[in-house]
Amino acid sequence: MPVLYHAPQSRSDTIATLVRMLEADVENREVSIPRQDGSGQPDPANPHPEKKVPYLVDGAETLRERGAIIVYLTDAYPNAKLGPLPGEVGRGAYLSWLFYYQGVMEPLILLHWAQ
Ligand SMILES: N[C@@H](CCC(=O)N[C@@H](CS)C(=O)NCC(=O)O)C(=O)O
Repeated sequence: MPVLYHAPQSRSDTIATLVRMLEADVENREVSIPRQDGSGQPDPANPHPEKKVPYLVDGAETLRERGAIIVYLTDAYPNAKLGPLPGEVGRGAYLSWLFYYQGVMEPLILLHWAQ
């Protein structure tokens, strides 16, 4: 069964929510991460190369980055109809918005937040 490495109240909440919405057969393993308030620490049990979350391990496949994990899971559970599949109308927009959010919007939001 795929394993999601997750830390509550972090970016991995997105994927934990998606897993619930898909009713996906994914084991949720909570790990610790360093927090803004100085609490928490990198978790040796987290196989992510940088000890970040989310991280999905599905047999020999390992996935980092929310966008990649979202597409991987929505493709794996087509009956939930949460993401257009290859060949379906809307696939291009779906991929475009996921990449636009992570590649364009989030860096700007973080930059603004850091000022
Ligand atoms: N671009 C990555 C960002 C992952 C990320 O930075 N996650 C944070 C939690 S919100 C983390 O694991 N931080 C711990 C650390 O940087 O050591 C994604 O969207 O999946």
